[in-house]
Amino acid sequence: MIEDPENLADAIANFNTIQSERNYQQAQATLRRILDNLDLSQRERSGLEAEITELRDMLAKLDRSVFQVAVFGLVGRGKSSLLNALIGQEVFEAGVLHGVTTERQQVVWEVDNWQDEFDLDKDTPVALQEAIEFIDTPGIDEIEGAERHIRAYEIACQVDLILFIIAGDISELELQTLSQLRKAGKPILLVFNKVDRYPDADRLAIYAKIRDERVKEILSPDEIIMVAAAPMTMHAAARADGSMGISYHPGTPQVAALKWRIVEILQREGKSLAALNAMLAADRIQKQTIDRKMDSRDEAANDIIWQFVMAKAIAIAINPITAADVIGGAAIDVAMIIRLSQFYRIPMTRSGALGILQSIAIGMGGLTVSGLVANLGLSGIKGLLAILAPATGGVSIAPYTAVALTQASIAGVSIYTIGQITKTYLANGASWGEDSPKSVIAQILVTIDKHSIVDRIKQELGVRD
Ligand SMILES: Nc1nc2c(ncn2[C@@H]2O[C@H](COP(=O)(O)OP(=O)(O)O)[C@@H](O)[C@H]2O)c(=O)[nH]1
Ligand SMILES: [Mg+2]
Repeated sequence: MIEDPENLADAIANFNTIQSERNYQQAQATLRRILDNLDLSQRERSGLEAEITELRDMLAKLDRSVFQVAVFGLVGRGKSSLLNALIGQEVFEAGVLHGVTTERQQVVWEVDNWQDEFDLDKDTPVALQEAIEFIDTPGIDEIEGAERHIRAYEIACQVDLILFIIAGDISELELQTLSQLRKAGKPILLVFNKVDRYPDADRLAIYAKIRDERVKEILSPDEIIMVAAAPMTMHAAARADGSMGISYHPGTPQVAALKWRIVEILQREGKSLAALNAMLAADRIQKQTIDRKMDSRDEAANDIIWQFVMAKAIAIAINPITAADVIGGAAIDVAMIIRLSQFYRIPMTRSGALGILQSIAIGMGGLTVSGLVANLGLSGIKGLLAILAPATGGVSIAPYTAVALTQASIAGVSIYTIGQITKTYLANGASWGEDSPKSVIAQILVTIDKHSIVDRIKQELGVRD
């Protein structure tokens, strides 16, 4: 029974803390499990290194219990200055020169006593015991072309809070970047810096314009904050000659509102957010691993197909008449289908492979079933492959006649096509899917580039044009 409303609020607050703590631990456990169970071959691993590292970093981050805040914006908007102002020390290099910050840099915000620093209640929940890490980045406009959005997005995906710094009305490039960053699904604060440079009326007019027109679709009003990270104050001063002039001096940074907002977000959702971020990243990376597995399976299947393309091309190139008429036919095609079916772990018998070949023949609208079968020299498969082995091992078989090359090319393209169709069928779990074999085959046929296949066959045969 809960009667005291204050206790109820406490209970709820406590429950939330416990809940986010649980999410956090769950995220840690999940990440660890994914990393431990990454079942990738060398081939699959290559090209995924960056993602695996990201996952490890993410877990390390959860283990360290750190809340990351990254600043983005065009060069010279005061990103580095702002972080210095928040930390209260000149940790990041800032300056008037274009592009002082050239690399991503990170620094932990050391706060000895959160309660004192933020005037908090002694019993403020544990979330504030976390470390805050600030990440400074180079200006968006300093990175070339398409790279700039990709790089910013990658960092945004890893951090917990994004500060986007502007110093006046927001430009088209800034808007584009901002909506790109929004896709990372992280909380964003739009920080209007250098407000000391505008008279009150101008500053408020710019603020209203940004809020009501520019970012209306992307941000809510309470996500826009005005600061002055490194304000300059004007002083009237007497010159040596006695005349009066104006000199500028660094003033006191005005960043308290932003500091509060950061701490508020951290306090409210720090742990849950970190857990959520980790889960989002894990999910994304797991999808990529699956894609990569499929890709590398596909690559390996293509290698198999090519072995058979060359086997057939060589058989025909050596002796077009015998190979084409007697042992060529569909023997190698059948052997390829059987080999592919083993690779996809849906092993097929010779008659199963023949069935596929028949479907393909019909689907291609060409051969009749009986015509196809009549051409098969099934008994020749073993002997044929034995004959071909030394040839594929690099034995010189040139020169070929023009007729031989043409026939080899035709046969090569045809077996390659059959290989691609079979691969699609097998990768789909030995099924033509929703569509008819005919439409699947038609779709594959348009992707086949005959010229590049013939070029590659010639190249591998050592033929010069
Ligand atoms: N007047 C004024 N100048 C600022 C303010 N914040 C930064 N600056 C100046 O803007 C210039 C660029 O700052 P910096 O932090 O290097 O920008 P970054 O490239 O975004 O990291 C420096 O000369 C800063 O002193 C501010 O609030 N007011
Ligand atoms: Mg900088």
